[in-house]
Amino acid sequence: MALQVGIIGLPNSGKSTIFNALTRAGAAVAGYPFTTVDPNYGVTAVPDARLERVAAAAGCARVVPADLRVVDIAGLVEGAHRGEGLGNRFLAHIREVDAVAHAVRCFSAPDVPHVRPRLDPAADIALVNTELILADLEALARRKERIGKAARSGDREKARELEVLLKVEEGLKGGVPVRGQELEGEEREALAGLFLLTAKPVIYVANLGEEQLEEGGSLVEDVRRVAEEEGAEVVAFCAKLEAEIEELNPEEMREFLEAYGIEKLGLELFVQRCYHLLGLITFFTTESGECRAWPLRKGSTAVQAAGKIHTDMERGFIRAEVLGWEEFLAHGSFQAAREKGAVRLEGRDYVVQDGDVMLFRFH
Ligand SMILES: Nc1nc2c(ncn2[C@@H]2O[C@H](COP(=O)(O)OP(=O)(O)O)[C@@H](O)[C@H]2O)c(=O)[nH]1
Ligand SMILES: [Mg+2]
Repeated sequence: MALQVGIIGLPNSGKSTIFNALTRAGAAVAGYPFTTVDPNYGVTAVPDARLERVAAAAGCARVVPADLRVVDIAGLVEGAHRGEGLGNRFLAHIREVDAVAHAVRCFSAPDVPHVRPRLDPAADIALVNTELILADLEALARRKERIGKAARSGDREKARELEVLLKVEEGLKGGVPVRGQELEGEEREALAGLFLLTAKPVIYVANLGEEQLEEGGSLVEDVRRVAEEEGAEVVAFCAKLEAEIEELNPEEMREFLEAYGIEKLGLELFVQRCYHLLGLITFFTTESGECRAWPLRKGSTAVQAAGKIHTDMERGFIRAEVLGWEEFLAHGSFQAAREKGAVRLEGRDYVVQDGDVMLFRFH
């Protein structure tokens, strides 16, 4: 199952606006087959400036970017952990995602209702995180009950697990999400089976109003302060504006960006950050006139990379020819690089590096 990001946040924080802009951005990439599995689940292309350059050097007619799976997770209201609103469905969806993008309302828009009379991003974030923390506390309590007896009657493994549960529980009661707690690798492993919501990596999206773009806005600072405490990332942009930009042709888009003083689309940055948050890196292939970017979990080996392309390639793996993407640009093709003796031959256990251009030899 491909890794995915879930967009959460209070009602009217801009989740669907972000989701729609993203999935359209994916559709806008030429030749990229866009799919919407259901209205809340989409795939977007991951912008990568290296891909176009590698494709041009290799003379590839078709360019296929890596993709990112995104879910628009509605239904968070106060009391969601008790099943209020769409609470249960909401929790089930968030449990399935690998990282969370937390949309925070920083735009005023008097015509769009909000849970409180004045904008208060820190309070909004706390409201959302409290629901997730309460849901995690319930999961911990259930687990404690299940293993409590064994832990007390001499099962050492269970006793150790119980210790971890108590430690994490205390942190959560103090308002610290699991991702922000200091835990050893072994302790995190003990928690893995619980799929705790606040253990997932998070990126906060400060959804700005059109009027704040130039000033930057103090509301973003509020978001940043919260994020810093957790060691989480922040990206700030106006989702509504960027969704509109997606409708423009490239020429109009450039004028538009200049007029607003935007250097890089926030959405692009957002997708790239999500990709990293998921622990993904990219390798490229340039076979059969197609240049393609493949997402791969950081730390994966050459044979695992081959398996992304085809199971036959994984099974019959012999070796991989590898060039860093900049080396590839310098030579233009594997053939030219081979003649210069520049191609690296790597075995199945080679750890793939971000930006590697790879050619697999297999039976
Ligand atoms: N003025 C303004 N309105 C926005 C912005 N982002 C979202 N909205 C509006 O807020 C409303 C709720 O947005 P939506 O994406 O549906 O929020 P969701 O409930 O979190 O999915 C919609 O009417 C959006 O057009 C923004 O940056 N500025
Ligand atoms: Mg929505």
